[in-house]
Formats: sequence, structure tokens, C-alpha cells
Amino acid sequence: MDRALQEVRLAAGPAELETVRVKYLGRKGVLRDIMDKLKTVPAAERPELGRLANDFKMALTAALEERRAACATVRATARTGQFDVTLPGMWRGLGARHPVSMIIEETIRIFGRLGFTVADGPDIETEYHNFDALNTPADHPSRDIQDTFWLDSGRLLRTQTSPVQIRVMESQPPPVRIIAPGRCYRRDTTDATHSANFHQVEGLYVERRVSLADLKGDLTFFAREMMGPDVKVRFRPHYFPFTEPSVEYDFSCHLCRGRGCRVCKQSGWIEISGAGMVNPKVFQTVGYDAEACTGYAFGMGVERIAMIKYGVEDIRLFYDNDVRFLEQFA
Ligand code: 2NL
Repeated sequence: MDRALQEVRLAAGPAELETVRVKYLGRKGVLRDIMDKLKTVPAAERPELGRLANDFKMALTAALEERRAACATVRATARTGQFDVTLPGMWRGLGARHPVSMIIEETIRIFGRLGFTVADGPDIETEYHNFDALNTPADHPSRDIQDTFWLDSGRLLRTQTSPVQIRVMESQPPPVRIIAPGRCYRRDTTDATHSANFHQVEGLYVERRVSLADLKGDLTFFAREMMGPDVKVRFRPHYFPFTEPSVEYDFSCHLCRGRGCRVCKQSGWIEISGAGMVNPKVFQTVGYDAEACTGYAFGMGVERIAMIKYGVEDIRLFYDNDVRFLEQFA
């Protein structure tokens, strides 16, 4: 029914409307099929199904008539060159925010309450801002042609939004409290949880006497605001060249409440990303006083958060732009 009504809305003129009418209400149409099948269902279900079929016919007939009248009016207006401002408007269908945008906007609101502002930068980056300044050596695997999209110019598609934070530190003295949301690119093979083009929000907080406890507290605050008060956050030791010490952190799975499900692969936890205390070498590189400055930095995968918050089992659904998927978030 929805599909038929949608086709009526999308029909550009009388000819298309007639095609829709024939497809659904014509002698060999969908409704005829349904009526034929009605003879084969159990007698007890027949009245209910009959009623549904009839409702369908009435609704579609009315929609066709309304749309036909609207098209006729448009043509009459075109002929006379006059526009009747008293005519009812034509329904164009409302769009809605994309779930990835919704998570980014919510993240900005939550960190906004902690005093973070939003920073932005280019998707096409220099090797320097994406790797060198982040203490990622020339022989580091992430620089490999297998993992990074390199451009002929020697530039690259940023693999994380950290270069935005490097640019901010280059351009202003401490303290710094920013988040950098945006697109990132990696040469991953696409599957249910990986995409070559994904979104990240990175955060950076630089001041005197920032500690790992601040990082854990702020990420836990974020998790509760985003997922609800019952979420648990877990930090595991890790290694990144740009932070020391480094952690990876997980949220307890919101879908199964930690009991284990398909989305968390039965573990009860979802890996969000990594974080840590900014490596003093990074401060030196941007010209900050590495003796006086302390800071934490974190990354987070936006699609990951969207998947657990909304129960989406395949990351590819975010990029197919199938209206039937997207309108569930309206
Ligand atoms: C990940 C998670 C991370 C950062 C990003 C960062 C930025 C500056 C300095 C130090 Cl300017 N760190 N960002 C830190 C830890 C993790 O992202 O998995 N990255 C590969």
C-alpha cells in the first residue's frame, strides 16, 4: 500500500498516473491477483483480508484522483501564466536527519557541556599533518599503500581527524579543548563493520595537569549521556605512537545489556576506539612546551556508536541511502 501511494506521489503526469492505476487496479493488476488468492484462504480469514483489499482500493483511488487534479491544476496554471495562491501546496515528502549526523550532533552537544568547541579541517591532508606530526614513523604500517589512500600529489585522504587537532595546536597557544568530527578514509575491505569511508570524532584537551583520570571520567560521562545511565565503560592498555600511555575503550553492549548478541559478537562489549595521554613528542612538534603541557586525546567511531545505539547490524546500511532504512530515524 505504501509503495503504491509513493508511486502515485512520484508520478509526473496523467500518463504515469494511468500506468500506476493499471499496475494496481487494472484487469491484470495487483488487486486482481489479491482477489483471486482470496478464494484460496481459509473462510475465517476471508472477511478481514477482503476488508484490507477494499481499503487499499479506496485509498489508492482517492490518491490517484487527488494527484490527477493537482497535475491538471499545474497545467492550467502553466497555460494562463497565473499562479493561484489559494491552491493547496503539493506534498513533496519530508527528509530527515541521517543517523550519522544525529550521533555527531549529539556528541557535539555532550562535549559542548564539558567546554569543548568544534574544529574543522581538510579531508585531503599532507603526510606531515596526518603522520609525521603525530609521531608516526615513516615505516609505520598505517602509512602503507595498502592502508592509506595516497594521491598523486603526495597528499593523502586523512585516515583519522587528528590532523585537525595538529593544525589547531599549530595556530593557537594552550589551553585547547576541541573536538574534531568528520570523514576519514582507510583502504579497508568493506564488510558488516568496516567501510573505507567512515566518520570519527576526535577530542583533544590540553592544559596544565590533565590526567588519565580526566580522560576516563569524561569518556564515561559521554557514554552515559549518549547511551543511558546503565552503560559501562572499559579501558584496555594499548599502543599508539601519538599517545603515551594509550588505551582502547569499549562500551557495554546497549542492545543485549552485556548478555551477548550478534552486534557485540557475544562478548557483551563494543570497541569504540582508542585514546591516551598526548605524547610529549607531539607537543614538541607543534611548538608547545612539552614540560608544562599535559593533555588527553581520544578517537571515536561514529558509525560504531550509531550501530549500538540504534541496533544496526551492518555498517553499509548507513551509505546505501535507502529511504526505507533512513525514514526509521525520522
Ligand atoms: C585510533 C583512535 C585516537 C588520538 C586518536 C590524538 C590526536 C593528537 C595527539 C594525540 Cl593531536 N592523539 N588522537 C589519540 C588516541 C587514539 O584514535 O584508533 N586511532 C588510530
